[in-house]
Amino acid sequence: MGRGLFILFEGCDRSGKTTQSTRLVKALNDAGIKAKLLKFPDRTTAIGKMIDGYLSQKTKLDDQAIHLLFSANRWEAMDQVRAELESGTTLVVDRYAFSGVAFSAAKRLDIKWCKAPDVGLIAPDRVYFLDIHPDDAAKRDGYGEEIYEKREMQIEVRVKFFSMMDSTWSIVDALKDPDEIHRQIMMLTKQAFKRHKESPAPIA
Ligand code: DGP
Ligand code: NA
Ligand code: NA
Repeated sequence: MGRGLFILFEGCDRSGKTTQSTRLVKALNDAGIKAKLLKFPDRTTAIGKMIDGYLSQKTKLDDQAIHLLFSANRWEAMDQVRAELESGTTLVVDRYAFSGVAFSAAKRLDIKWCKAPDVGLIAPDRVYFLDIHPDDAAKRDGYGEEIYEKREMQIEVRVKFFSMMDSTWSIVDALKDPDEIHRQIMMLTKQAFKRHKESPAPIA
């Protein structure tokens, strides 16, 4: 049995990543494929609790300090990520280092500085970008509760995401019907498995 795939969902806030990543894991499990959902930030760890305090606006942290905490929150999961992938479990991940760069660079932090702490993290095989215009996201339930859910910020974050895309990314229209989005994601995922079977790539 080969390694699992690392499938990443990225997008602006309220783009439906959590819904779609959860559905993908369930569909893979139903098809007999070992798959697990991971979410960053993982708010359950000691570092994650500091991040949660910041996001929910209970505590203040400077932009550089919170940037490094988000990165540390990914690093502290790397042993688990590697072990799962090696054991053949596919990981479906809700946000990762691209969010790390997009959100901090949107605050005008130097992009090279933003990328540095995440260098060496295990790279995703495929990235699904759930694309929604921030004005549409703002109409969704719960929008505006957390620190970054503001129009100017989200517009800038979206621009930063677009600047980082390469051939491993697929853009998915997040305004479409959720069932249709799920079908598109299943198709992309089947292609990813097929491609990996034909030319297996090591964990990178
Ligand atoms: P979520 O739990 O996926 O809704 O993410 C919470 C918020 O944190 C959301 O506005 C996106 C932002 N975020 C996620 N990862 C990072 C990161 O690594 N750095 C920064 N600055 N923000 C992040
Ligand atoms: Na959010
Ligand atoms: Na997250």
